[in-house]
Amino acid sequence: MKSKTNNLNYKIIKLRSIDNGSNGMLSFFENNIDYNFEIKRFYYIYGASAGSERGFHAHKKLKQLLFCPHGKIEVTLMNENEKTIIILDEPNKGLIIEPCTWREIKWIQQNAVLCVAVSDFYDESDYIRDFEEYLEYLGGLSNENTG
Ligand code: T46
Repeated sequence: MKSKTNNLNYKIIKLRSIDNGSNGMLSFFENNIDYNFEIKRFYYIYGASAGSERGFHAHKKLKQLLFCPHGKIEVTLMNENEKTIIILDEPNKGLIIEPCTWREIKWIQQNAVLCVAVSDFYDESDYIRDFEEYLEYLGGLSNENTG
């Protein structure tokens, strides 16, 4: 597993893959080996037009593994002082997003598919969907850590 870490709380991983020649590739991942959480939910987004944008939120506690098995998707990650853009365009490229990271997702290619494996059940109270509120939330966390 190759990985890259950054001050923003994310990691790009190369998903383990088996090459079966002309019969195709098989990629896989396993709890607590390829990422440091247990998957409780899996969802996927498809049928989006090129230029569609989703996300625009952060999670308080949820950990996520994203990958794009078909097409091309741009993921922008941000916190209070950093921003980075990650392109998901290979079926074996995984993006782990840790909690408290703002994300915006843009469909570069029509009908690209975004798959997401996550650490918990759906809970709207885990979402922060307003950027100002997100910055306030981060401020509260750093006060907790310094106080
Ligand atoms: C994320 C990005 C990458 C459910 O009822 N159950 C679910 O498991 C999910 C993920 C969503 N929903 C409902 C909540 C909304 O009424 O489906 C609707 C669309 O969800 P949302 O607007 O949050 O979709 P995205 O694409 O902006 O965000 C989703 C995930 O919600 C989010 O966790 O990180 O994909």
